[in-house]
Amino acid sequence: MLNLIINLIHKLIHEVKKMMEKSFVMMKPDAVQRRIMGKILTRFEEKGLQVVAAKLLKIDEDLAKEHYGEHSEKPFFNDLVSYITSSPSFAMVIKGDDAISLIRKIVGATNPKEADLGTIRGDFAMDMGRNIIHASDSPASAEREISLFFNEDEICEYKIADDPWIYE
Ligand code: IDP
Ligand code: MG
Repeated sequence: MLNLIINLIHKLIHEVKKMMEKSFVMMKPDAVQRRIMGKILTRFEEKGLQVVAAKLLKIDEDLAKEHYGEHSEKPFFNDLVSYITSSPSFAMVIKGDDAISLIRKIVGATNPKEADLGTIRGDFAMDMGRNIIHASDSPASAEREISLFFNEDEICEYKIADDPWIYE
């Protein structure tokens, strides 16, 4: 009995320590047009991350300006809005242990020429204005961006079968 309780407590501590996070990730119009969505998605799946929401959508100007609001004063803002509204994007919510910073590492630096090889931008892109993917940079951005693109009922919480083989 005592063993059972100790085991349970261990499991609970582990669950709390796991830091499950959700990030907003979006393949930009160039990724969709270049038909590399599958390759990009595979990187997240193979790492052990879980897709809990996804949709293809053509972002309109208002949504683009709101999403990139922090850059509204930057010289590249108009080009950025044109780029992101030019053709459909593939928006996702991806979940996992420490997912927000982990996904930023998988995505690589903003400038694809400086991004390490082995990252998505480092392997598939050349220019800052064609850097193929977006990922939230903090828990606050993730929360804001997820709610900008998805309703609560579009996010699917489900148990994934290989969980015990991904997390100890
Ligand atoms: P991030 O996407 O790595 O978070 P941010 O600095 O948040 O990078 O910039 C948002 C997006 O704006 C970038 O992904 C890129 O597409 C575009 N961008 C950022 N800086 C420049 C620039 O100097 N020239 C052109 N586009 C830029
Ligand atoms: Mg950013």
